[in-house]
Amino acid sequence: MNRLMLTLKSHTPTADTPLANSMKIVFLILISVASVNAFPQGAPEIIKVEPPSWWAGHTINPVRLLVRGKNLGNARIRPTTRALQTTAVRINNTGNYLFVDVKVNPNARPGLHPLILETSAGKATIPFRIEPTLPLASRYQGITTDDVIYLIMPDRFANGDLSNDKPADSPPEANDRKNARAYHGGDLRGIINRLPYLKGLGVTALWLTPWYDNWNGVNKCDKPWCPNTYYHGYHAIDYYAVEDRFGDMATLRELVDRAHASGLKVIQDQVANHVGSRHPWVLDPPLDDWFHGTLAKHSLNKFQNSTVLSPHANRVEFRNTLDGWFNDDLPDMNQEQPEVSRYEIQNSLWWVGMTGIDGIRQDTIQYLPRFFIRDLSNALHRQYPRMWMVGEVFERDAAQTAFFIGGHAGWDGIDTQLDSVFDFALWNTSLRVFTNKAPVRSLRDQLKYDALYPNPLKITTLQNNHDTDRFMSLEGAKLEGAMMHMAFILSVRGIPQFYYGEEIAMEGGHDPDNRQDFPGGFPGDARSAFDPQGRKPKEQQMYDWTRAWIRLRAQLPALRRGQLIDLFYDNDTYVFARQDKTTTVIIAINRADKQKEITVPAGTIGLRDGGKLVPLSSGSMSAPIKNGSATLVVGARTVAAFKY
Ligand SMILES: [Ca+2]
Ligand SMILES: [Ca+2]
Ligand SMILES: [Ca+2]
Repeated sequence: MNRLMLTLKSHTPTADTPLANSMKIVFLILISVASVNAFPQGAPEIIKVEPPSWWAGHTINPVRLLVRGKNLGNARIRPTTRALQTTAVRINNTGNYLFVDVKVNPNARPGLHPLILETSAGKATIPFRIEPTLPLASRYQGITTDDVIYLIMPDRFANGDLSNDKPADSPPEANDRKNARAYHGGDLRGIINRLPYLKGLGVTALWLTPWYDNWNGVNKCDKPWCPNTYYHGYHAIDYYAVEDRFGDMATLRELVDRAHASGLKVIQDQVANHVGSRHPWVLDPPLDDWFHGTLAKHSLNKFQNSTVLSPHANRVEFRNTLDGWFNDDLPDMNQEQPEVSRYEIQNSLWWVGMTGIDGIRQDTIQYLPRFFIRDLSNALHRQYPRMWMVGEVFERDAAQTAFFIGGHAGWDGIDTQLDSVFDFALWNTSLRVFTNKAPVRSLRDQLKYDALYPNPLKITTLQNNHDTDRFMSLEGAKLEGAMMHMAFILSVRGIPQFYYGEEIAMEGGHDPDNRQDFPGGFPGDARSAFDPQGRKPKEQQMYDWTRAWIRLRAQLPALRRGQLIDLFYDNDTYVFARQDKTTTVIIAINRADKQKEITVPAGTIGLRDGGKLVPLSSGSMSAPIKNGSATLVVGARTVAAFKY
């Protein structure tokens, strides 16, 4: 008998005694026997195979398939070709799911390699493919400080394919550009069509919010955000399918290939922490502990986030932060169940292998167990040594974000190996400074906490994202402030990231107001901000400024990789150097309403008397260095760059 009961171990310590455990096993066996005897089993059926394909010569071998179907009890599985070996078949106690390890011969040829499943009641075919390995050139490149990341919400950027706007299973109210919580029709083809715009702007990497398939319907609930749709993509119903409204796998691959051909990298938004409540697992989980709780009975995350940082947190609060559902609509995956961890790690690598993407943004990463972040990071790096993952630790406390970046072990002994985290602390400080709520020196006062990071160059410095109000809708925001904020993000240490539309100073308050359509991306738009003639003067001013700072960064390695050294800071100004072996760039921020003369200690960073600091932007003068000092003249409410 090859049916093994799934008594898979969990890392979660429990209060179970050995006696209680053995009783539980007896109980499970009784249930299992009862269910098999009570219902005569029909012929087996296969509904879903995850992953549907894998590679020969992969660092994960065997790959473990999760097969969903019906009447899988007592199934035996055999390959149809010599390329595969199958072992370790395990079936869950409903007979609806089966796990099987598939070992891929290193010489296996790409193509169809189905498996045969057989029970006493019949046979079924498990479809399975071996994928050709994508050529390495321009793929899996990782992200570095040489990049500038541009965040796109595909539904709201550009509609390039009208045929996918109204899927057959969507009610009319789900597809409505006038409703901020409905689908607007943007898609992958729209992004492909706008690659020349993005290339012209100068960004080098595109982060797209999730492209997993989400439910096409309209969600109704008694919360203020209902009725709504999942246009943002964070409620996956299928971890192995592309959202049908955005396109298909062929279009996604075309997008990645064409982006790469224009020198743009692609970052996938992955969400290991939760799935959507419409996922088939929710009513019929593969294992009883697949999720933390059930739709009917689960805890809600109280977002006491510091409990995952503090070594003194009590267990109830700590577990609530990790196990609580983000909301009632987002079932929390249980990575402490090794089958869940394994499933998610394979899934993450499958997307990379299928598409050739260069990086991953991992959603709500602080609600994942740290051992899982480490195991996922290690698996990614083993297969794709340059692969890069940035984690969303949405915290304004640098101690919390630094705790999650890799390169150092925390008090728990775990080094997450995570490549990067977003710098929400510096983002928050910069917003406050450039809307006149905090002195400019606060930038320096925040940056001193870079001491907490193993390598501050690896931090991802966000200008804004899809969860935050747009700069121009903040209280006290003016265009000059938006320009200074953008220039600071593009010149300070780290990997800069900004949000679509910020380059034209779009407005938008709280979600979903901050997710308005990019003007010109949709049929019938009155004007197109993708084209200079379609931009308003303020939009053009912001666009030119953003593009100029991206160019400056591209031209000057010191601005991308150089050491950051504070030169001067007070309530109105902050001057810092970015310095490498050959070049010194000086960035001078003046928030005051009048021009300022700022004397900086040039000698302290090795700049010699007789030399001069040459302005890199118009409107400033050269500053000669005398007696170890230089006096920079910086205009009112602007940021100027100088080069030695
Ligand atoms: Ca469309
Ligand atoms: Ca869908
Ligand atoms: Ca969680």
